[in-house]
Amino acid sequence: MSATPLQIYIDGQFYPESDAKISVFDHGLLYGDGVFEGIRFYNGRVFRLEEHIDRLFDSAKAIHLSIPATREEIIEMTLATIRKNNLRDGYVRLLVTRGVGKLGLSPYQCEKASIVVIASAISLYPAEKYEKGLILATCATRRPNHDALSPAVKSLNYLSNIMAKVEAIASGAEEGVMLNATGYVAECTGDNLFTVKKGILYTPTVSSGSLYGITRGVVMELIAAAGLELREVEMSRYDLYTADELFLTGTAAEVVPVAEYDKRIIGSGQPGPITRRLIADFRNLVQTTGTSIYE
Ligand code: PXG
Repeated sequence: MSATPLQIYIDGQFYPESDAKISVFDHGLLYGDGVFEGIRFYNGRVFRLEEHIDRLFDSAKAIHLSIPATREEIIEMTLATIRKNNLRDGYVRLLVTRGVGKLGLSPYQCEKASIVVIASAISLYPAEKYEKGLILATCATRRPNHDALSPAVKSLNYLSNIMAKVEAIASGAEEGVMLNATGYVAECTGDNLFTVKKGILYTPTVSSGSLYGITRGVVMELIAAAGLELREVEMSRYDLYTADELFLTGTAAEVVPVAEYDKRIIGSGQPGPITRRLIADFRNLVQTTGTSIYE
């Protein structure tokens, strides 16, 4: 808890964090039945807000969840929550749960979905990680296959990602690489990934089992703007081991270099020139674009 209690938005009202509560009969808790977004704001502007809201609605549609608000209303709730907490830089966790229902799986028992918005400061990877790079390890826990829950849905059920994170930490790594059922690389537990090989960038296709990462999309734009070539392909661990550069993208991590993967040193072991360039371009973009919070 922070020194000044945060004000949390729940279904039309603000509550101090100690009173911000959801029913034990909410299917978000009982079944992980709901969707969420993690959004950043920088320098008084929310980065790619509309893209996050679009993805939230897409996730909700995929799980047959009706969000009881329009896109514009959700945008206003998000901005109002940041304003209420007087923040200029930080992180928004926006969630829509299936709502209060009966014990029993059927979502049709839940009358109305609940909307929660939390805005807070964010704890980041230490600055030295952006200089030295992260250590990654492959996890045994696979990304769910498309014939189970679509891995593109940003749902409230993150257990496979959490199990993978536990494995990564247990093996002394900081992030874990998750494979899909066929053994190709999908993504990390909370980030997408890219490699550079002989000056060309590569990233796994979304159908390999990743999220449509918003930061992934932004980095694709930065790659195009820099006049570089990007290929979306199926990628194996071999492709990562032998890359000249490897980096991760995500709302929390931003663009972060990788120094080591499964005990293989990546490239020179130092962040490479293309990774450095994309980190700089990304930092410039987040500071200078986005939806104004206070004007
Ligand atoms: N893959 C997964 C599985 C994720 O959860 C990403 C990729 C990157 O997507 P974006 O749209 O952020 O570029 C994510 C995002 C958290 C947290 O609190 C997690 C994410 C984002 C922000 C915060 O752990 N995951």
